Amino acid sequence: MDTLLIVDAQNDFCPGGALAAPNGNEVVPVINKIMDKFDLVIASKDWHPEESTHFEKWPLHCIRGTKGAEFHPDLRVDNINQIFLKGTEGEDDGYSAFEATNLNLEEYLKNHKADRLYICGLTTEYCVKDTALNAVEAGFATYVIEDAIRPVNVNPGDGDEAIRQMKDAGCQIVTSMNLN
Ligand code: VGL
Ligand code: ZN
Repeated sequence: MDTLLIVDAQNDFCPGGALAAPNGNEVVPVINKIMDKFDLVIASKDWHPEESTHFEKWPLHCIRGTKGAEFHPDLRVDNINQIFLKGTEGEDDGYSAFEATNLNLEEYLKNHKADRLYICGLTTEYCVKDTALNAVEAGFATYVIEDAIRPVNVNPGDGDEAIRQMKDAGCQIVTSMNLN
């Protein structure tokens, strides 16, 4: 059972957004192209209240209900089966999709007999990384689709370092071209 988890493919993480990953929009056509290969497609959204300790570290972004929190307009949403909302509380960074508050991601995946979890989206060194590390801890065979993620790179090299950490933790780093 192959599941695709699209992490935070939202306007604010794309060029023109409040916390943009350079070229973050480039993940969208890749994700659109591979979606049909999966048995189950789900997505997370960064979904913050207006006031949060999260904004002591970051510019205001992905405020629930705003344009910035919407999916990138070109993302295919027709076959997204469930959306997981995270970072929803005032003292909650909610980087990992496993911290979603509307529904428990780990239970959902286990109920759907998901054993292989493929992760893509934004951003490499925060929400993608934390989600991937939690996925390994929860016992899923975890794959990160390298050409379908982009880093913010607050410091140059942060994205590459995150990929190393995911690999070291037991994630398999794959490319969209090599999916069956
Ligand atoms: C994210 C920084 C702050 C992400 C979310 O989605 O990677 N990064 N909030
Ligand atoms: Zn955030």
